[in-house]
Amino acid sequence: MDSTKSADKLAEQIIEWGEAHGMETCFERTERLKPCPIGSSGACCKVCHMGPCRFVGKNAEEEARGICGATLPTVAARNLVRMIAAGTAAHSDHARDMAFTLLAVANGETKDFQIKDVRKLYRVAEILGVEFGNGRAVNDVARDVALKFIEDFGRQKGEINYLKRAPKKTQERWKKWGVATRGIDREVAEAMHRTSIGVDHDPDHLLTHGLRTALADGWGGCMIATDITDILFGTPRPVKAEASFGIFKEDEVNLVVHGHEPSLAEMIVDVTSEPEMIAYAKSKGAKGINLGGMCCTANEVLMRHGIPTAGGFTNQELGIMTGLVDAITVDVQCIMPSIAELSKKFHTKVITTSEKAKIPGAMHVEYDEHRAKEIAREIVKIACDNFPNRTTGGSHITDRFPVIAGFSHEYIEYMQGGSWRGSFRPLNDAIIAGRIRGVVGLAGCDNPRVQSQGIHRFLATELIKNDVLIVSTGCGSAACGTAGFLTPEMALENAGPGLREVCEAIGIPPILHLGACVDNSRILTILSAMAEEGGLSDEIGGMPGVGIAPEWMSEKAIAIGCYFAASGVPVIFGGESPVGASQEVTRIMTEVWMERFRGAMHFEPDPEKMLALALDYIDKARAALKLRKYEPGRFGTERVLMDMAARREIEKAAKPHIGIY
Ligand code: NFS
Repeated sequence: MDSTKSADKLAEQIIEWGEAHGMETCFERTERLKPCPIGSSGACCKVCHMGPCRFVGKNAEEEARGICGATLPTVAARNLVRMIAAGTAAHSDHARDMAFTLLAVANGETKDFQIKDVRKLYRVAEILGVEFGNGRAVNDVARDVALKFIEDFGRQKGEINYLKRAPKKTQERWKKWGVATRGIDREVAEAMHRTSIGVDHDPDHLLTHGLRTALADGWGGCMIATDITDILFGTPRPVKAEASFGIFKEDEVNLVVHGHEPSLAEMIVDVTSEPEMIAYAKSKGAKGINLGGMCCTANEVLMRHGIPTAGGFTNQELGIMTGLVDAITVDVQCIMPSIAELSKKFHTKVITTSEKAKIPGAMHVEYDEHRAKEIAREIVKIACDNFPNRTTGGSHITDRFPVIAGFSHEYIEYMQGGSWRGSFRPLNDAIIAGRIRGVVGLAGCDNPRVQSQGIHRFLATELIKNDVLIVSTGCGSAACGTAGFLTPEMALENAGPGLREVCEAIGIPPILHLGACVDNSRILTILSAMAEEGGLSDEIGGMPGVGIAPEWMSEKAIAIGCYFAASGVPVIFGGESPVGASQEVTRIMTEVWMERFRGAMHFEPDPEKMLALALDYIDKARAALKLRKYEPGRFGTERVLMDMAARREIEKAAKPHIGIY
């Protein structure tokens, strides 16, 4: 990897422009602020005020103790459990808001939202045991579904509803090891209790509760958020869109939706096509309104409407530095507060919209689902009013890349056989035969601590070259999108011959964009469906699949990694380990979790080693399943570099099948 700050050339161009103009960004701050080596490896305890106790120097042994007597493994485990609790709280609070929006719709309290995907509602109702069909009103079904989900937050005993979506064997492991989630809020609260001064001191016991909390995230908060979003706004199917900074238009009002909760963004999508809004933009001298996305809100509206994305986490300040953003709305999670200060150097208005989150220096227009459209119009008008204030300052970029996104569980099933014969059989068969070596979930944040987006791009290219199908979410998808990787051409030019054959036959890219970070839940249900389909493992554990978050930075990523590990997936995270100070905690999270759940959580900063570890896991899983040994180049024809005409022919051939071009 070269020495640039971002592997995205266009991002790098803006970073350099910013440096030349004295702008401060996360990249510049990363150089100035070195991470604390004690805290970053989990060796600092600050759960009480006798400390903080730092396990450093002579006090860095496993047996060393803090003032209360807590050992290093206890401290490292507590720190990790608190990260899981915070990550779970974040996704799940988002899900809670979605559940209350669904309830408001069902109760007729808001006219602005409708249930767009009744089929998905019924699919969910069936899983939850809610009566549907036979003349039952859709809103009555939706109300019962919303209430069932809301119960999962406050449930004190028993299990959250969606645990039963996992394969039986996976569920049995959860019961056996005491990690079956009781209630979402209960597990988060208990995690905070157990990790406070003087409570749970056994690292394994602490980490077990960490997994129970993480499962509340994956099979609770994340899955609930995904499903309600599909019910209200439609289950994604492939769409064509664009990515990178060139999505901003010189002659139109550029409004960016950034953050995580999709409801307001959906309303903004709706109102930007209203003739009155367009006329309003024109009255301000613009040719129209151009909506773009950032981070996970971008993924939500990209998946469902093909709204272009300017990229992931580390692109947010750079987007503003194009000088072309008239307004940016932010709600919750992964929003750098620095954008408010940075925006003052341009004309950009930063608008906070959540009652939970404000930023000094930003304006606040509070979202309320009961007046959603009215608020969306107000925001669009703010952006339009600001268009005449645009100056020529900024690092204008015109390049952008095509993207195919929108691969939901339902669509992946459909693309393997159509409406009546949809299944996971072809995917399982391709893995069994060795055309596809295995599957990797490439997810998580992009991070200025490393060459931002560089490890995502390296792994994406190398994995598909090795016939590994990638499913991606969150900023991992953004990193691939802004690299131009999310297209069928990527398969033609870079995939191994077996994977290329599969991609060509179905007409898909070798990297399937599954959505926002909460949509990692789609990977859980896909894996469950693959287990049910037969021929591979009969539980999630043991599948030739790995999760990788090479540039993670958020607590949410830790919660996600842990719920995959508890579900049976080996997970590899980049960067230094947040529990690296304790060998015991590291051993529990790899060896012990592997024994109990067939999943593990590794931290590995070296990209080459990450790749080798992932392929090793996949090959070992293949061997354990007695599948044909993967042989590179066994399938497919010799790689022929194609010209545009030949590619168009293939695209044309793919058209009727996939029906998206
Ligand atoms: Ni995920 Fe989405 Fe991105 Fe990381 Fe943040 S936007 S929820 S946490 S930074 S992938």
